[in-house]
Amino acid sequence: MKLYGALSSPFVARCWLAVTAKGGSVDLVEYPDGITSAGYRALNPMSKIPVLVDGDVVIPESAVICEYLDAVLPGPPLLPGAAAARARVRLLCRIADLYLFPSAIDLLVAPVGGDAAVIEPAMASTVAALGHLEHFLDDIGFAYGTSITLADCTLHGGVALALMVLGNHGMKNRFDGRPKLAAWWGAIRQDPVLKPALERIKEVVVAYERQRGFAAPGAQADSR
Ligand SMILES: N[C@@H](CCC(=O)N[C@@H](CS)C(=O)NCC(=O)O)C(=O)O
Repeated sequence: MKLYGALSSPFVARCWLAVTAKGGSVDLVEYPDGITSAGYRALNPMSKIPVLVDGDVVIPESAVICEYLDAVLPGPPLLPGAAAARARVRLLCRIADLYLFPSAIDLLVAPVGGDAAVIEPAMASTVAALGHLEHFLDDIGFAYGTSITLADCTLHGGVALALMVLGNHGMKNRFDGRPKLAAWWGAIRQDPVLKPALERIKEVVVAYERQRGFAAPGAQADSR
């Protein structure tokens, strides 16, 4: 299986974490001609990373890729079997996809000290999305239940991005009033299964931030 993309993308990292949690492997590569090329567009007309290619099967969109990986790879299930539990995991992923990622990405592309009419609503939406996660997170180390699920794989990149961009735009105490989120963030980064992959992701993200000229690469998303 080939996963096109780079770990600097939280959407690619999400898939990489799912593969790691399954104990599987994929070939993670950048598309040789770039994601705007005709060849890549034939795989994914949305022209975004990641794309998974498994023989004749071509799948864009990280949420869909993760569910496919969970279904085809051996290893522990990343979606619970019981309907209510499954719904909760999918809900956490959906909050990240619909609310957290879009507003955090708005903040990522907004220059620090730039247009308040753009930054203030994006800050408010990102903070609100963290609040939604706080409401639905479990408080026992994983996002839901007693083992890694797709929610942990999804939320890691979303929360890391949110912490970083909120910090860049001057927000301190990003965990105030969010004890479950703080506990999850502390615990998931120490998970023995995910830790080596998270360290690799961090190296790539820090290199990316350095290249983009961030003042303290890696520091914002790490700090509590
Ligand atoms: N909803 C998509 C989002 C993917 C996405 O936005 N990827 C970014 C990288 S983080 C991308 O490919 N951006 C290139 C572009 O927009 O031109 C998913 O979950 O896979």
